[in-house]
Amino acid sequence: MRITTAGESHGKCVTAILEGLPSGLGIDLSRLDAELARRQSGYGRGGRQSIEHDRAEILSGVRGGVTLGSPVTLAVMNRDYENWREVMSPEECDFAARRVTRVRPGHADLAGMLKYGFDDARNVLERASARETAARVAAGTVCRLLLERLGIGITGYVRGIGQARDPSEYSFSEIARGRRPLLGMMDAATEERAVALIDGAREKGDTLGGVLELRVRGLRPGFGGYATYGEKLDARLAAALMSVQAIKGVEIGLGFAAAEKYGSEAHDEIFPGDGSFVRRTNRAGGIEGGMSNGGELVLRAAMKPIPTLMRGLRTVDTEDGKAAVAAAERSDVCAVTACEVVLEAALASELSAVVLERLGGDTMAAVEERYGRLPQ
Ligand code: EPS
Repeated sequence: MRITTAGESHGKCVTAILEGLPSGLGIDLSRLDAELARRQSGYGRGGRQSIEHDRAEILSGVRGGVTLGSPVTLAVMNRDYENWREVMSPEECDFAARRVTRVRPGHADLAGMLKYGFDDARNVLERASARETAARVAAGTVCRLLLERLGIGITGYVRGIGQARDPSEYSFSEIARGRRPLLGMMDAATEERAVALIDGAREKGDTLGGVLELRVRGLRPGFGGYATYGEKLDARLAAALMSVQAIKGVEIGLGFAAAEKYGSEAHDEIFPGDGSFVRRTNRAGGIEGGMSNGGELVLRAAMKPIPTLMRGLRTVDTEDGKAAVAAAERSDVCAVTACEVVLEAALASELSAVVLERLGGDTMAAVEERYGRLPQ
């Protein structure tokens, strides 16, 4: 299965095409819309989210709510396009309007201009924008529906925003039940500190990043592979998370903390169970030797603060080569909550690809039957 997205932030829409989905998967659009709404949520979002009310539209590959096995096209329309038609129209448009040359440090602006030979960062930022993640959330939610049919569930929460960090550990069910709606955090006191930090950052025209944790429950052993590096599950999932805008770090299980431990503290000893194998710890985060080991997957990602700062960082105007203050029209102060939703979707997408590669299957019934025969 392959997924690609397309679309500009202020163009007509963002879209996703999913190729290689089996037939017979029921698509509940309300689930897609619920995830899209969650992506728009979170304290600290910018003005754009009050313009958009994201809804997924299915353009192909589904009949009567069920996949046909043909490519599924999803679209999320950009309401803001109406305000940008003259600047963004694929037909005639005004290239002189809304030019961006005071490139933002940390954004794709400058490297993208150099790469494609542009004299206007608008051509870069429209695609590099995290608006693209609306399409990824729609596609990832379709994949989540597929995984759910196999009994595989995904959840996650915001562990920290700036210096406000939650050191506690939570179970999958605690996260799924207890995530707080304002910021997607688990702990009220940490949330309160995070809100104060976001308010402070907004006042200063600054932005904040954070740390998110993701969990996968119900994935049977043996997905991924140890034989060649390209099939390693940890490598593939890390790449999927890293492919999301603003992600600068990914760790699995103990992650960086494992480097400070002795081997006796870093691994999960195996005990005999009732006809099975039991681990009392999950320091590996559910992946050993590049394969799922049947335990819960535990992944963490670090999101950098968004590079559009209202106060503007020092930069250079590409028009005249002189020192300048970076461009800013509007910005999210903090989008970590939205990012958590996007990462769940990215994880669902990559895991679905991994599962379908191993199990094949033209129909959902075949995929389910094959999954059901795997050791637990
Ligand atoms: C976003 C839409 C964008 C930004 C943000 C994410 O809308 P606009 O550019 O119209 O304000 O709010 O994108 C960025 C942070 C970025 O750097 O491009 C969205 O829908 O998620």
